[in-house]
Amino acid sequence: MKVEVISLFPEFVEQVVKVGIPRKALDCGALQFNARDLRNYSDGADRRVDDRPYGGGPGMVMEPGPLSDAIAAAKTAIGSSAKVIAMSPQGIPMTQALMKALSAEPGLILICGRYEGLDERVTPQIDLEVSLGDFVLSGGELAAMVLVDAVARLLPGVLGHEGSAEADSFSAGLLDHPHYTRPPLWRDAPVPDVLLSGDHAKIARWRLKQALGATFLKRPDLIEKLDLSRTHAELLREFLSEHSGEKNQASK
Ligand code: 9D3
Repeated sequence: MKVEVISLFPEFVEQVVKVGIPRKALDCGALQFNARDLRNYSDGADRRVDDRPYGGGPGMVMEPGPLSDAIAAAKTAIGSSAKVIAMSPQGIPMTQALMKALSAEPGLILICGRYEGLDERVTPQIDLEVSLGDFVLSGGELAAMVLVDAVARLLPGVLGHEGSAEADSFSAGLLDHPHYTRPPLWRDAPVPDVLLSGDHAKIARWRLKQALGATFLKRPDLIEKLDLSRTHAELLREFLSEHSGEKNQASK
């Protein structure tokens, strides 16, 4: 996949592909990445790309000219079929389903806003608006970096078998189960016996039960969306009878 990010802070956005899985995606050729400096498309010698809002009010608006030229240049670089995505507080919230859909695209052009927002007249050039969630950021860069991180790890060949477990419909839509490593006894806290038993069917059942329980306690909204199978509902009941008195996060 080819990704272009258009930003006033390209050296900041580049950090996302310097470490971890996004870097590995670059190194193995699954990801091609470029951060494009919007200031290079300013019409003036002053390199300004913003101006005062018509109608008055606080803040500045991103001019349509430089943005439009930067999008055109990005399309020339990675192909005109690339999807143009504006990072925006008005966008649809990011979800794993969206990341999965975007990871199947041949190219993405991510636009990072600063100031109050983009001139409305560039919207015909935008395919999708995406948000990180209902809170206020100072610009779109961190949202674009989050998107690149989440998409890079879904690209074919980037993750080994550690990634395929996620596709497992068995645990889809649930929070993770608890994890333990050595030592088997640490500050009076033992590792649950079942994990040392070597009985892999029993371990899988325990992990699913813990995942269902954790999801019920910490994210009841996710459980409501799920429509649990009989086995899953039974495992959750079992978890709750073993953990009576524990409160969910919301009622703490
Ligand atoms: C006063 C109205 N504000 C809108 C909520 C103005 C405003 C705040 C923050 C306009 C732009 C911004 C900058 N934010 C982003 O560019 C942004 C963002 C965000 O603020 N929250 C969640 N996701 C995103 S993606 C891009």
